[in-house]
Amino acid sequence: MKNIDVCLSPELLHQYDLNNKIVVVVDVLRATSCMVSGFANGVKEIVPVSTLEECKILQNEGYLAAAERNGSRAEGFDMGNSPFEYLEERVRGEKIAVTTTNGTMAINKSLEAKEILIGAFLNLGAITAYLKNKDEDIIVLCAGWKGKFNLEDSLFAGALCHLLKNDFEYACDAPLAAEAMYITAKKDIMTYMKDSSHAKRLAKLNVVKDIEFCVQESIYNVIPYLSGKSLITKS
Ligand code: 3SL
Repeated sequence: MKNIDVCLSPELLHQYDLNNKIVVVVDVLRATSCMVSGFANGVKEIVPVSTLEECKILQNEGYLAAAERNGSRAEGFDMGNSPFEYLEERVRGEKIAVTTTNGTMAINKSLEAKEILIGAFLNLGAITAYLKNKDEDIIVLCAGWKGKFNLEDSLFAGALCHLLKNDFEYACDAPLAAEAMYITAKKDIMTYMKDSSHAKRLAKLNVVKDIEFCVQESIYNVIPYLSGKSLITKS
């Protein structure tokens, strides 16, 4: 039977064989939630890059450039990393270059995979429906925070495992642990996440509304995936 695994931090990715696997990269707060929101709002293409320098080069080539470091917009760029920026009229039909502290780096660490998808609570239903019919094994890669475990990405991983458990076997204990956490949290994810380190970090930056937005389940029907160097969407 095909299986599903969870990598709780990009620092653990070397333990996983990505060959012929589908990797779902998740950074609930906030990178992948922004990407999903952007595509739902009509963004044409998103290029995830790891450094500010690469993002600047693409900005000079005409891309809208979104850059976040430590939760704030980096100086000299067009956008930061709030889903509400990705819902603005001005991004529709545009190409966006983006670099964030953890999310874009996690995407770029997954390049050996057969397929790379972008997951968030916002598109949980669409991602689940798509994966159910796939024959490949799946790895959910949690972007975490600077190499460390985080609660919100692990909750998403648990939700996805829970929804796919009739179709995929759990490859190790990480899916079991993530699922148990999700089952405990699912009635009120916002309250469960309130004490998480990144929620506290974002609260200090006055962006609690971003957190409330990002924990909404399945409001968008888009499945962003990597094609060459760009993310585009399946629907
Ligand atoms: O690290 C990331 O990729 C970001 O999503 C972090 S933040 O939510 O913008 O602070």
